[in-house]
Amino acid sequence: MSHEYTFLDADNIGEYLRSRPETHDRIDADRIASVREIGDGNLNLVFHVLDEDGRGIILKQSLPYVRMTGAGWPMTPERAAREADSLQTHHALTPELVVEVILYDPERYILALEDLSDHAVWRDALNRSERHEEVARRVGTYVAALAVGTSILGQDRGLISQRIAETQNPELCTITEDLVFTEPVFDAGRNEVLPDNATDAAALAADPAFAAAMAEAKWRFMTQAEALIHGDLHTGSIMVRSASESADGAVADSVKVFDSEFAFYGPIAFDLGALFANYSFAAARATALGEHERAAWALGLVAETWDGFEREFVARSESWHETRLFGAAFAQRRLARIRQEAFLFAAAKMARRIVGAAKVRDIESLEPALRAPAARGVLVAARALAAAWEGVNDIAEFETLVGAQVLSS
Ligand code: SR1
Ligand code: MG
Repeated sequence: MSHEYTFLDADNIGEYLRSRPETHDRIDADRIASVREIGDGNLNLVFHVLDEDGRGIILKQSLPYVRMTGAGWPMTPERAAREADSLQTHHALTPELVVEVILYDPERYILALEDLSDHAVWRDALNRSERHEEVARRVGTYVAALAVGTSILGQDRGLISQRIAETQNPELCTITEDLVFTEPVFDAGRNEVLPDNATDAAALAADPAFAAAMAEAKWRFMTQAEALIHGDLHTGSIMVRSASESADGAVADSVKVFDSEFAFYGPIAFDLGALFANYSFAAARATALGEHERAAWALGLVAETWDGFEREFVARSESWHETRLFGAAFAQRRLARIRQEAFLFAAAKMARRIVGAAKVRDIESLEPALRAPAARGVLVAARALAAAWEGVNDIAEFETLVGAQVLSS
């Protein structure tokens, strides 16, 4: 496969938009007022383009390598196709919660997306100590919509087989398998921690219970083709907008999930575990900053997401495609299993963001004197959770176990 294609830049974006009629009712390509590169993720180029009437569009282009490290880590740009497909599939199921795709260009691996510049990335908002209420619940609703709508519960057998084939995403899955499950145990030379966290990171890697849990998690990730999951559902993959200026305690009037290039048919609990882990980062950060009430609020988002997920899963189960055998009791058993697996995946996600190559600003942007204890709280919680996940029976027990580490200063 050739990777010779022209990268977008401020000088060629006008010409590109002029050549794409799908964008012409969104932006006037002859009157471009500004082009800003806003990508802050690990992988892609992202531009916010505005015309002279103030109408905007987002252009996102996959590079043939990992942006975080440069050309030394090649990565298929076909991930843009996976993102376009999954965003469109998810948008059809729950349009109010997923960014709209305006076009996908398979020759240059470009997505044009609706302009969400009046929204904030939820991680950034959390890091500014803002509280946007009801986001966590609605994200739980989103996960349930995918869990039912793209699974055997929402589609017939033939279509599921076809979709599993069409949505294979081996390169991106390999990144997850390496960075999330393997490397916290076996460093491939990419791990790094503060000197004050080195003892805890070494103890984690040497703990047979942690290694056994990561093996279990990786196996489930690689074998359980349950639904077309997002695959990287952290708080940086969610945009929020609240009507109130301060946004302190304001109910979000818009929540949009984006950035699903890691999508594939995988375990539903993986998306939930990612969210639970990210709430623990927000809680650890708030604790480090002495914002104890906010820390408890952040960890409480776990219960809110689960509640949103459970309600929507049950509501959608009323119209399950296969109703003869898959009844209410089956739905309850599925929920119990998904919840427990979410705890396992949360442990993996917590550990990887502290010891691994791709870290989170919630912790990294703290000054070192605060960062080390915050990182330690997450790391020790991850290890305790990995040892106990099969015996953690409900969300309250999860919050108690993780809170014992991330809520104590
Ligand atoms: C090389 S990509 C590193 C990480 O960034 C993404 O957000 C995924 O979480 C991936 O593991
Ligand atoms: Mg991303």
